[in-house]
Amino acid sequence: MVKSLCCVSIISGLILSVMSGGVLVYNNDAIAQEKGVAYKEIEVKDGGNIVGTVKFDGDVPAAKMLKVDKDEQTCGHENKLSEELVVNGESKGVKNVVVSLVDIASGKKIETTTATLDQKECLFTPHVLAIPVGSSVDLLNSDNVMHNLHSWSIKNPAFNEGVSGGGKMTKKFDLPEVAKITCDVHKWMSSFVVVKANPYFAVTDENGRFRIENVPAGTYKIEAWQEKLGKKTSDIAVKSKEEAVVDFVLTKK
Ligand SMILES: [Cu+2]
Repeated sequence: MVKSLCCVSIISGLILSVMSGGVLVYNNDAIAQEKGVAYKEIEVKDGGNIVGTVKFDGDVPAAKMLKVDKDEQTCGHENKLSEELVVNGESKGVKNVVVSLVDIASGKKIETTTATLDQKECLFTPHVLAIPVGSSVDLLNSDNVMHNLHSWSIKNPAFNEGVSGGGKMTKKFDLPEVAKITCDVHKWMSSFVVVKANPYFAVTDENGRFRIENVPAGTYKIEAWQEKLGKKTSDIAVKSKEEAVVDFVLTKK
């Protein structure tokens, strides 16, 4: 009985979808947005720039240490500094925050790229890598020990493969998401590949600074994401040929 009810509901759902053009269009839009193709590329003339900083509010936390307990001849005999939250003691700038426009429907061309994520001295470099949809990542092993590449992707195809010393594999990311990448051989190793649906994003430097260029004039939502501090959103008005400033302050959750 339960089974037949379930089938009836699936079939009626299908009929409804076919009957209702609106439902189908909505579905297509949802798929398009998920694939990052809802973004329309246009020629941007006289766009503006967005600049700013991401700062930490509160006492600068002591950097966490990562316990190195394997392959010490390559990975080193000392524990390593964690990059999960890097705050500059003087400027209070937060490094490796991904700042991006989240609701921009059209703008400059998405320049797809082949970025590099290296495993070197048993750490991922860079710790946070941001790329636009359709880009690839060369995942390298610059060490002389076996590493593993474990992607915790939900939208892009997940992978979990060993990579021997000096080895490389290339993976493409077609859907926007934040994908954590770990090495299961060395439990302390982790990084993030952040895949964005449009080209308007940047990763903050060691002083928490960022710059996003050639944005069409308009009002947008801008978001800052940090792996331990979470997300913060702000509104930003961009004027033609001008520089709009937005500063984020993140606090410990
Ligand atoms: Cu490893």
